[in-house]
Amino acid sequence: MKVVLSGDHAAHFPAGELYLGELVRPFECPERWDHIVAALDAVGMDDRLAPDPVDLGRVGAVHDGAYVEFLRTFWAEWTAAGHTNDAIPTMFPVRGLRHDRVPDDIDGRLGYYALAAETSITAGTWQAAAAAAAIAQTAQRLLSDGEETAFALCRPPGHHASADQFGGYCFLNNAAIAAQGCLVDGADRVAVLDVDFHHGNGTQSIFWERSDVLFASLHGHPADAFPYFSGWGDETGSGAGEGCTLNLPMRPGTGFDEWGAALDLACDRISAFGPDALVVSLGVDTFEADPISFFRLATDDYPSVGRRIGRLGLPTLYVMEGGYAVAEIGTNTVNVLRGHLDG
Ligand code: SP5
Ligand code: ZN
Repeated sequence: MKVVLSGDHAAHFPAGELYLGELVRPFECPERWDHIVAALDAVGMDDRLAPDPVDLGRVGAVHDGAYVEFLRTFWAEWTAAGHTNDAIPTMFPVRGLRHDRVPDDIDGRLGYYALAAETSITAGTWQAAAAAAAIAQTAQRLLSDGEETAFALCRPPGHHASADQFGGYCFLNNAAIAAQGCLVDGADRVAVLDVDFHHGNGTQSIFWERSDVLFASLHGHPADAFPYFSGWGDETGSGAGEGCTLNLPMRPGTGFDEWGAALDLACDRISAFGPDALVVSLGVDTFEADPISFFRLATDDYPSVGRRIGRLGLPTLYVMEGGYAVAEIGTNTVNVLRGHLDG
């Protein structure tokens, strides 16, 4: 399996994450990437390549142009306004307020384009986010050119980012960019399987009305877990996309028996959809020792996850999402990939 990766990820590491009333060291930290690379090394997965430059035209197929421009120019505008600290959004267009006017003030625009306050923006955020999107695009082209599998080692992750909102540690939706790329490069239908602990609200919203993309997600129930305001089982898509979204929320303490049965259900639905390619939003924050999540998967469960996905027999692109038990993130991630390859 080819692995696409870039050292540019390290440019994104804000000073703090707003967490339970204080600023803490961000859970989404650069060492996550180091541990994944070390685990790939340990099993000899050394077929690696750097991404081609990001294709912003294709990013624009899933993201709002003004939003991408906001991300690209944010740090220059923020510092030009005299700010030296990382940026944290604090005011949002919530219920009862207007969504149809974008503020001029950079702090106002920060809130307009945010979905949560835990995701800070720092000097290198755009460099890293653009590189992650480029990684997804390069890995997608490998798949479209005939590779059976590829691993896009993206950081920052992407599945919470909608067409015009960042948050949940995500800025550009790497998996959605890849899925859309598959369609542009010849696929008739693509499935996105999101196994990150959190609901992929961004990916869901991007493809909500689309009949050519099936979005299936296993995640912590929104009654209990971030992002709280999407991911219920009755969200099934709308318009042409009615029935092309499948949400399987699960409650605190869910272990591999129940989670694996949900994975079987999602895989059955993917088979029935008949896609030409599969994009997996691969988060391993389902792990029992994850510091911000509440499922109970064990390291030894992850090979079966990859085996089950591999049995679909589809060209498959794994896109890295979350996972915050840093010491185990590499082994857990590579266990999925190896499970897929070993069948
Ligand atoms: C890509 C990804 O995994 N993003 C996750 C973003 C989660 N950010 C908010 C975390 C808030 C956790 N709250 C835990 C409360 C414990 N009682
Ligand atoms: Zn997650």
